[in-house]
Amino acid sequence: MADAASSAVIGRNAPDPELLLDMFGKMILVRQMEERLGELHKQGRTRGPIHRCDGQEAVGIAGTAPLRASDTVTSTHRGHAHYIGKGLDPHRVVAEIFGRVTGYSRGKAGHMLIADVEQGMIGGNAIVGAGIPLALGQALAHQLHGRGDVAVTFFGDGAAQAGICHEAMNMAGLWKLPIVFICEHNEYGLTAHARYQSAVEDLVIRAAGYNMPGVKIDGNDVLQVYETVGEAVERARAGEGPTFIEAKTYRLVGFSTSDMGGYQPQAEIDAWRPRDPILRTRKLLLELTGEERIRKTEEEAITACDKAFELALSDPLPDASEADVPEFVGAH
Ligand SMILES: Cc1ncc(C[n+]2csc(CCOP(=O)(O)OP(=O)(O)O)c2C)c(N)n1
Repeated sequence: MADAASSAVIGRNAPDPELLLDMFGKMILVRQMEERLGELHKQGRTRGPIHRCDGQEAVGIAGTAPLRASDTVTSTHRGHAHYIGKGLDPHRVVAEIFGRVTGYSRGKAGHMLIADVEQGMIGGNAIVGAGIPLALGQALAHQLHGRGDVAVTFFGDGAAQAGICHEAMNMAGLWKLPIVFICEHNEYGLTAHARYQSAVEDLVIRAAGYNMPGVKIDGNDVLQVYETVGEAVERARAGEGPTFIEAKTYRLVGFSTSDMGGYQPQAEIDAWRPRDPILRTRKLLLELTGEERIRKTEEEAITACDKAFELALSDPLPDASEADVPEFVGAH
């Protein structure tokens, strides 16, 4: 349990050690899942390349932790941490990736398009930036329903350069919509560094132009992500409108498992490696809960991952007769 020293570390809106352990376990689960997907892609067993989020797990996991199921999330092509954070079942996520009937869309969507309406996961998206206006529409619906639900949209620094991002932020500011814009600034859009894509280094300054608060955070600090998103969600629930959060982070691996690499300088990768959010959360937990609880959480996450793959890979593929039957994502 938290002692006096740890409550100094943990501030308002911050998770208690149990929640921190939970987020730690989920980050490990995502890392494990993606490592295995990477291996299976090498063996030609996945349907296309996999976009891994190694090093970015804190944004997805802690950025969804303050949400309830009725809050909605739109994701990107790099969405595994958002799916797991939003409460999706790892078995059904893996099953979807391998095209099994037990997947969230009976195996017809694949890893970039996973959705589950019941958990408020509106979906990943292969079209860069396209999740942003979807979340805007959700936010308008939430405002009209008046139940205090909030829309959250995750997008990359590349997507932040798309016109639709600016249009959505303007409308959100204008109508004070309950939406949180979370930019995962991982420094690259495909192989191009952000300096070739943006006139400004810190995208957060744009928030002022849309009359919303903008907060720049260390996206590899699980507590900072949790607290900042928690506060933005509270603002949105209270009818105070949108927030733009720029989470500075870094992807430690290539754009996808098909990436030939070579464009991320080794010195840059080496500088970010010690800032890996899993290592940092582990260090923090060591003070709060001790090694034994950490080990148990790590083992549980690995077992959950083993189980997800074991079940998913022995699940059946859809029957050929279903080939031309449309499946609405997350509709069952
Ligand atoms: C509209 C559109 N344009 C281009 C692409 C090709 N594309 C896929 S991902 C990507 C880069 C995205 O960068 P960012 O938004 O920073 O996300 P990250 O991959 O860094 O997570 C591009 C250009 C696409 N899928 N959709």
